[in-house]
Amino acid sequence: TAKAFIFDLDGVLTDTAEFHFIAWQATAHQLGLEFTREDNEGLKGVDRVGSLQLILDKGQLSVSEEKFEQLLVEKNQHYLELINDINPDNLFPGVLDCFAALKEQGIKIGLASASKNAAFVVDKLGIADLFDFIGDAASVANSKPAPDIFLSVAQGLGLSPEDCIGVEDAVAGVTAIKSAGMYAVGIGEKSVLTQADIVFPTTGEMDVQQLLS
Ligand code: G16
Ligand code: MG
Repeated sequence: TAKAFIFDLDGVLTDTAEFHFIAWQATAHQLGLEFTREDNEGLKGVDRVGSLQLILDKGQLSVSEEKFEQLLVEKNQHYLELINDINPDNLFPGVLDCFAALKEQGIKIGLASASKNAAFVVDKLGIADLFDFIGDAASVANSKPAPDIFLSVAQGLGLSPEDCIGVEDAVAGVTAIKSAGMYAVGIGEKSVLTQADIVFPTTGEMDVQQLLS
């Protein structure tokens, strides 16, 4: 049976996607581009540089390297302002119960987020101390769908990938988990997360006992 659960952050433990949406929309509008909620769906799990590139590609726009960097910095400043007020109420329902159930059974808990702001966010959510290891998106070479972040967290936990269960809401994230050689739990729709070994509609509905048996 598994020795650790490794969680994605946005879309699994909390909904930071809404704040990314507001900030990326402001960036797009500044460039004279449209940016819809549907466009935002395509950025879930994609890292910061990749997200801006997708927005520019869709608008068939290219900017200088300096401008690209400046847009990234501005977007992040805006995002940080937006998430400044998040608190434990922003945790998805059932997350604390799930963590408690895992701890009770001696299962380790890791975080594998693509966000460079992940440590700040889990601190705001009041759950930082519950993790045995928090991955650092800035220190891995390749972002999701590459397995790097999940492998680095397994290593940080002192476990081999086969002993870990990954939990993800994004297609790129599920691919990352499977490429890492882990069992993949999808959060969302079965028809979308086709590579997942099992899918639950929400994190709160995830059946920990079933997954551990
Ligand atoms: C999250 C979001 C992505 C976001 C990425 C990078 O990933 O899903 O939309 O682009 O983080 O965020 P930042 O700009 O804060 O570094 P995850 O892996 O937590 O779902
Ligand atoms: Mg996610």
